[in-house]
Amino acid sequence: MAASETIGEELLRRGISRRALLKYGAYLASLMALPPLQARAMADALAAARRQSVIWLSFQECTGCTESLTRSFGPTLEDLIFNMISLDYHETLQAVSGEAAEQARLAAMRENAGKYVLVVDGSVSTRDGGVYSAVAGKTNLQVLEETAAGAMALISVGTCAAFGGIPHAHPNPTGAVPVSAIIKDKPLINISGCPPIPEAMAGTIAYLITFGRLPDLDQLRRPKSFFGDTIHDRCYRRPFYDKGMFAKSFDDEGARKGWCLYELGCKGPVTYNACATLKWNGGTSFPIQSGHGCLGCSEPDFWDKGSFYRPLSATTAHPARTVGAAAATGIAVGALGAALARRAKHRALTGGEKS
Ligand code: FSX
Repeated sequence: MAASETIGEELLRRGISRRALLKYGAYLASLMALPPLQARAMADALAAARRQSVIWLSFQECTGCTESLTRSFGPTLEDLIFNMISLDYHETLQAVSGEAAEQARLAAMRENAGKYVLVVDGSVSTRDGGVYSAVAGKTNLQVLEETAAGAMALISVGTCAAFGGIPHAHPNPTGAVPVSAIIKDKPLINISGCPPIPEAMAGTIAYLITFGRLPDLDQLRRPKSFFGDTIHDRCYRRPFYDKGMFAKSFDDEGARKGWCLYELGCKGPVTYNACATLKWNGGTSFPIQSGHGCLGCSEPDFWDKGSFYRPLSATTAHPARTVGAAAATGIAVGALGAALARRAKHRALTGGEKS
């Protein structure tokens, strides 16, 4: 693909029709929870965009984030690499190594100064000048500062890059910090999760390339389209929570019947992510569906918040107590919640008129 060619021209040249591009735009828009009218705008913007130079740096991490990305079903990794981006540096995926790899990174920085997107996975070692993690004789800290200087925007992929993650966990021997603690003068998106959901990574990269701007972010700089609800909000076991039906052990009757895992330590009520809706491996399953509570891996300091198997704080109202009281009057909390939600919606629609 010539540098001057748009993605739309490239796709047409390869026999991919406008209709297919529109369908793809509709898919991306639905993935990002954009209004249906945005589908055409997304397709048009994508067609007019040019392949985006992306430099991907890996620091203190387990490579789970890249492993996860390779399992994206939409956009697939192939969609991204062959149609949307020029992945100019990625230690795990690139064919070259050693000096040639370093030269590829420097060339991409030079040729796309001010225009490339910098994706980072892993946290940054800062103790003792950052000597605990280095590539090609340069500390991660040096490479980050050097590469971020010419970037148009940064995406911190994974909880390590977004919040410090496991390397940052007590006692944090390397002085690990998130990317946002080092780079403060560039637009930055966090896509947390250990690892993050592949479609959240690929979809966010696609959005940034298509529209050339950041999507709506929450207070932790995460795209609201993927991090706007808790796992609990969308969990298919939620009706059992609302009825006060909890598994007491991983092999009791409740567990076998798919009851709520709150009492076994599930952190779904305080964890923002799209695991319950997008799921993993093309929508096959997610941890709660396989019988294990959510660990809360997309939240800051998830590793240091105590046992994964201890129920959420005793100061948090235990749903069973609430439900017990409601059940005594014959009203299930779920039904009550639904009624309140219906009433609130009715008021919103009628300008406050009581139903
Ligand atoms: Fe961290 Fe990613 Fe967890 Fe691993 O790159 S978010 S340890 S899945 O690999 O950074």
